[in-house]
Amino acid sequence: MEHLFPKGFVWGSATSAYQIEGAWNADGKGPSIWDVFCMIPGKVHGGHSGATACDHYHRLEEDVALMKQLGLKAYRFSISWPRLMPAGSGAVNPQGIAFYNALIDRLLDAGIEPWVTLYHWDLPVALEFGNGGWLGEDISDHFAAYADLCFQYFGDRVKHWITINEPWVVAILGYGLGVFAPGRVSNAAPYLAGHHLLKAHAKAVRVYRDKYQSVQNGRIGITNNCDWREPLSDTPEDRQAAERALEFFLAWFADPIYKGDYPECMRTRLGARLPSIGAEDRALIEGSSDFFGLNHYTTMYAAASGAAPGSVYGNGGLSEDQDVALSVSPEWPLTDMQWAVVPWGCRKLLEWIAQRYNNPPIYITENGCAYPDQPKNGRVHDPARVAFFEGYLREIHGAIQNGVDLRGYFIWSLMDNFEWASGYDKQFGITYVEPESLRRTPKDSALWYREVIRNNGL
Ligand code: PNW
Repeated sequence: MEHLFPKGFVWGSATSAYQIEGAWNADGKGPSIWDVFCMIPGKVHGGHSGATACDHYHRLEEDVALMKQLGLKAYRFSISWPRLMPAGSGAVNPQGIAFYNALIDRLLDAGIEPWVTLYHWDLPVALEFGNGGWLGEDISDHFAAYADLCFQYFGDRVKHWITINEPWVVAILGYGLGVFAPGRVSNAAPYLAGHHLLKAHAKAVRVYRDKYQSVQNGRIGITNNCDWREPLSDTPEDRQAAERALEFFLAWFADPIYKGDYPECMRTRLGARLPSIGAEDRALIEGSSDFFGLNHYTTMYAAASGAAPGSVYGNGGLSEDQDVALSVSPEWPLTDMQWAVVPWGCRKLLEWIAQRYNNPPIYITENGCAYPDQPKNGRVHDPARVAFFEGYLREIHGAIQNGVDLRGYFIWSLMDNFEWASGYDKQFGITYVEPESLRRTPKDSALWYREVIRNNGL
């Protein structure tokens, strides 16, 4: 059966600055919280870091040529805030401006549309230590000033902006569980960080709309991540648990933007730990997205807490806040991240978003899978990855048939890169074929994606 996607549907692939650029202290770049986090023993698998990563900073010409060769039409990347503003505010680094100017120009020369994320987790260290990072009162103003700079320098050529990538990850993994930078552990900080992330997003959007949009004619939004939560059983308790889980995951950030306030169940359950959205914040945040950016990877069952015997996963360690027990079916295949492959969950999530938020234009800004691929005879046989994409694309096509306004899809990731706390051992990107003669340590194996493309004539 043929699956035709709508005319103008955007097909792309995505990366982020810290995961691919390397050159962590080159040409005037300031340090980010990830540069520092990686130096703390025990935080990142194998002691890896993004100090070199895919060395994209030094290889942008070569990389864009490879993208063109692949036939890529849209490329989502992020700008490193500390490369542009080494101390997070004030002085601007001209070499940072030059790098992104060159990248954008080469992409456009190659007929590839740039989609730019302003914040993919690499906060300038100066703002973390001097101002409390995302817990600081003034962080949203600093972010808006940085965004203003990006619109000013790059907005003549960039027509799609994503303010913040996955505020849930920043808040929960960075400020709740402490497994991502800046590594703080708290059951209240995530909700304050989340509040400031929303305000930062909204202030950047306001700057864009007030000063640039009418001239530059671009679109701006935020990207949230969410898994699907399927009720473990048909009981009202489990159905409510699944709904609650989705509200704590996605509606936390999407409700304020599309409805003007946090979900009721979060307000009731969190009490004073959840900041309130007053009239001023509401005016700022409500309506602050031209499109709905979604990163989606997996699905879990949700049950009323305690109702799922053997359920092993809490949600961010803050599961007591939502009182949901999560589990997976033993029948679902797992990727190397131990994330279950459940294509229909993606369709259900898209339909849930369409229904709750009045059918907004949606872009899937990330979807993909990690597998420990092994090259054999110069080629990679990766039927599991092929099956993953077949399954997910079939289901998102189904969602479109069912009326969801999905307008684009970006594969995570263009290249095998630094997978945060998991280091380099999880391979989301194009697998490399490592010629014996060029064998290197696992740490810089990400460089080999280039050889793969060449060796395999892709
Ligand atoms: C996303 N979780 O991260 C990011 O946007 C990418 O930078 C990353 O490489 C990719 O997904 C794969 O991990 C996530 O724990 C990290 O639910 C963690 C979670 C979700 C997304």
